[in-house]
Amino acid sequence: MVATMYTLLSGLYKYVFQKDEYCILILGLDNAGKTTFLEQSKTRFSKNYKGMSLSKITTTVGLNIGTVDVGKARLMFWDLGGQEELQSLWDKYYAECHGVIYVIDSTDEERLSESKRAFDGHERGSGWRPHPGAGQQAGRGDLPLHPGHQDRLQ
Ligand SMILES: Nc1nc2c(ncn2[C@@H]2O[C@H](COP(=O)(O)OP(=O)(O)OP(=O)(O)O)[C@@H](O)[C@H]2O)c(=O)[nH]1
Ligand SMILES: [Mg+2]
Repeated sequence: MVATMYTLLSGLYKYVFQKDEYCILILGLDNAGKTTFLEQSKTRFSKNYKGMSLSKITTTVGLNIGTVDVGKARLMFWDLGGQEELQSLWDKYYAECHGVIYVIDSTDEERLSESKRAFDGHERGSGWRPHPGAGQQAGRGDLPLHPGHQDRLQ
């Protein structure tokens, strides 16, 4: 009887308080805006988070982890460095994640094809297939898009 009560109560506790955890990988070239996107998401969704000044963000060497609670879900963002020599690490994290956000600098016409190559290379290396948890984030939405750019972002 006591054991049954315990099981019921701990089940209820978990149902009410425990969150479903999801790991989301943030990928994209260096300077695309991944860490800025993560900081802005944390500021927007975490009531008590006093965002760091965006101008203080420097290039990521390794990994930034940020946690954001949205409703009953806890999203753990893994923001990886985008420099070429760090891109080989992307695939190692891929197997562990539930979703991927690929960030593109929508104003950097010159690096758009480089970004696509990095994305395609990752796609080949990891057996990655776009699925409902995959999203692309066109960064710098605050700046005007290069003319004729929209099609190439598809
Ligand atoms: N205007 C504008 N600037 C941005 C935006 N996102 C990022 N930046 C600027 O772009 C630069 C690079 O941003 P990061 O967030 O460090 O880029 P990253 O993708 O994390 O780069 P790595 O860590 O090197 O892979 C910074 O100077 C940011 O302030 C945006 O949406 N609008
Ligand atoms: Mg970064």
